Amino acid sequence: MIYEKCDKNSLLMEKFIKSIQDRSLRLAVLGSGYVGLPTAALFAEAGFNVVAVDVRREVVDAVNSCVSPVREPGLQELVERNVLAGRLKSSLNSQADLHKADAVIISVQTPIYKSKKPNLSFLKKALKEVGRGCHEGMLVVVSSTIPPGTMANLVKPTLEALTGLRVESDFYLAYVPERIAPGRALQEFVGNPRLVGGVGHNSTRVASELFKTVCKKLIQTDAATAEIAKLAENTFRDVNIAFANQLALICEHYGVDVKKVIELANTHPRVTIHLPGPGVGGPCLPKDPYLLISGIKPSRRDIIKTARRINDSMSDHVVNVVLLALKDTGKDVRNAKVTVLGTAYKADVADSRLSPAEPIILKLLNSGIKVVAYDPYCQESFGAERAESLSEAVRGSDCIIIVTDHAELKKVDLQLLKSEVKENPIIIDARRMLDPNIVKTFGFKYYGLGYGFRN
Ligand code: SAJ
Repeated sequence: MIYEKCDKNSLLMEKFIKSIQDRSLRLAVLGSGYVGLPTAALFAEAGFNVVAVDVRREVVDAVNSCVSPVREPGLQELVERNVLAGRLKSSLNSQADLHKADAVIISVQTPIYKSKKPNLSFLKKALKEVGRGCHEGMLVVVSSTIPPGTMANLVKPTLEALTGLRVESDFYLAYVPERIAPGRALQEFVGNPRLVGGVGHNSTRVASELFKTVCKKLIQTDAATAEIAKLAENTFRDVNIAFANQLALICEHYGVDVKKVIELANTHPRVTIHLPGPGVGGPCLPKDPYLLISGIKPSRRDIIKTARRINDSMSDHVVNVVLLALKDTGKDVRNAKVTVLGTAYKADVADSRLSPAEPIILKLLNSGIKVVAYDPYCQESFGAERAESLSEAVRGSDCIIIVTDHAELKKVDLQLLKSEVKENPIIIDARRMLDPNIVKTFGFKYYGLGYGFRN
């Protein structure tokens, strides 16, 4: 009897692996956002029949008419090619498509509530849908970022209860976290090592077979370890940036240039300090540290939460510098016009999710200042007036703040800027993009984050 069961299990697994190798496996990707759509398109490119499921009609319609609703280098071409080839289609929450699939990758958002606690409602909804379509021999992969223990305490029991099937013997379940950064999503999906954490050996093996058709390097582990490793990566980055930000404030106090300090410290072979800035934005770093600590009893000795608070407070610091700079140059705050350059959350992307520009603009508006925002890639202006060009943005401005380190802003024509701004203009360089000495020769008063005002 036991032998019979083993035989059945290994036959099921061999059949599944064969369907990956001969590309007959049908894949469904749940969620067509910044990660889900590149995932669906890359598996289609690898030769699979892929259905990208999403609840947003405009997203489904766009994909089916060969248009990528996500702006990401190379993605438009990939979507178009695979839709035209009949390997990729999009479907509106289709239960039938999930039923027909042999493997499902769940790639839905896992945000946090205002209380900073994880909001797993999108994942729970996805699990219900997948559970209804889950059948014997199916592979279910979660690629959304999740709090520690979610696979064991939520995903596995939910799917087993809904299906009456047992993970490992009847179907396979793995956590394969995404590690791609917007702006480099396609190349990082293929090139970055991918963690494959099955809830058991069979699941790890089956998920590895699938992902190795697209990803160059896989690292096998278990689901619980992969969950924490994923969160540790982004939390490490957030804590490191918080350190750089505190260092910037220390340097301002001593009138020393933090850029030089970091450059020198990083010549030590075991030191890599990140860059200070006006805050940490984007869909991941501001939230993942909270996912990591969400199941732990709150403690006052918490480096992770402290780092989050430091990074969140940088927007206050930038606004305080604006107010100080306006006062220093004898400008009246109520009549001042301030230009915010960059509303994207980081360099060279058209993505303004949780951008530090938002709290900076809101606080300036609350102080009664007229704010104009310009971003070469993003339409978002967070309530400020939006300018269509750089020269329009700085026209009649008293103070220019560089919030996003877009390459385009690094090459800014200071002569042109000077010809458009008001008298006694100010530049606040929150990304340390410009050379202070050159900026000053054009007649601007320069304030740099971590540069010090006495320089
Ligand atoms: N930032 C700094 N200083 C730095 C680096 C970044 O202030 O030295 C700021 C950026 O300007 C931005 C924020 O941090 O506002 C986040 O930027 P990021 O470069 O960390 O990139 P993300 O959020 O686009 O992507 C991160 C990546 N994680 C790591 O590099 C460890 C990516 O690989 C993950 O896949 C992604 O999170 C994710 O989806 O989890």
